[in-house]
Amino acid sequence: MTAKPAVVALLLVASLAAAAAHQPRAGNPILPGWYADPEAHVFAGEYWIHPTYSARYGQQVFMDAFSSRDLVTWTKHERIIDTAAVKWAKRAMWAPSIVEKDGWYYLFFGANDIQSDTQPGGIGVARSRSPGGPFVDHLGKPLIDKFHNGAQPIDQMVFRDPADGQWYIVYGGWRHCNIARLNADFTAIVPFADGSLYKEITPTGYVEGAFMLIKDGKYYFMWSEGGWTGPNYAVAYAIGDSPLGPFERIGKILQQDSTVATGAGHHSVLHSPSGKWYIAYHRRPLGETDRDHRVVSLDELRFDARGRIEPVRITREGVAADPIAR
Ligand code: FUB
Repeated sequence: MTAKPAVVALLLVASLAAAAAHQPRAGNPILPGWYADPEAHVFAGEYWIHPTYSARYGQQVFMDAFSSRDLVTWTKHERIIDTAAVKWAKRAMWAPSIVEKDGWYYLFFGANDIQSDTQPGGIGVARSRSPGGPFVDHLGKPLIDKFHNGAQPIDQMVFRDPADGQWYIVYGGWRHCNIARLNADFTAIVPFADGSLYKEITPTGYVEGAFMLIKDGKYYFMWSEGGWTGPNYAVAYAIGDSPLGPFERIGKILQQDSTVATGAGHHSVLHSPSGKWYIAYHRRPLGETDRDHRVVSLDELRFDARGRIEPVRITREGVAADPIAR
């Protein structure tokens, strides 16, 4: 006697669920220690996360990085960049953004938390032959060292527009966000066709933590809202037809969950070779109130049929193993 198709289907679903339950999961937080502002990538067949070392500003004088083949087991790469090797950077090294170009890895970072144009610091760029460093200062001075359109020069993210190959930097603290064009060797900001260097693209609610995802010809601009030291930090987004917007806020995609963690924000988006989408972000463990006690977590990011981002479910169990084939 043969089993009925409905029974076969049920058995199949049950065995798939059982297999999924036994799959190794990464668990959250995904990295050990206090870290924030993670940027996640796939470089040369490995997952990489570059975060801010989360401590008092005077102790933020280096950055570590982490690599993995499967999102479950991570290897720490210590002090991939250090203020000792960047003569103008003294403290508050923040929010790494890293891109690969022509065999070099370029790491953009904020340093010194400048409060006015008279203070030294801003957004710098360093480069290395490996995402694990060591990174060497590329310019000997900051790339952006002044406030433009009210934007503090921090929290940069660098991306290439596939439409025309142009490299852009989006950045900004103090509730203002700018976009600028980079030259081919990342040594300077170059003007737009109208001669301007910095265009403000600040959407409603923007505070800091700019991030651009380009998917299916659309520009998903995302940012952090609320205060990073408190529980209400969050990520919201807009969708535009060009890197310059206009960007109209659609809504929040990431925020605290009173049963899991608080202060979820300053994120990046990872597209794995398997086709899955993930969001890397930091959050504060329940009961923690120290502003620097932030941990890096990874959860799934989903899009609906219209291409809108679904609200993220932040989890303790984290994502399932997603090995990169060798
Ligand atoms: O980690 C330092 C600062 O905290 C970042 O630059 C902000 O965006 C916030 O996450």
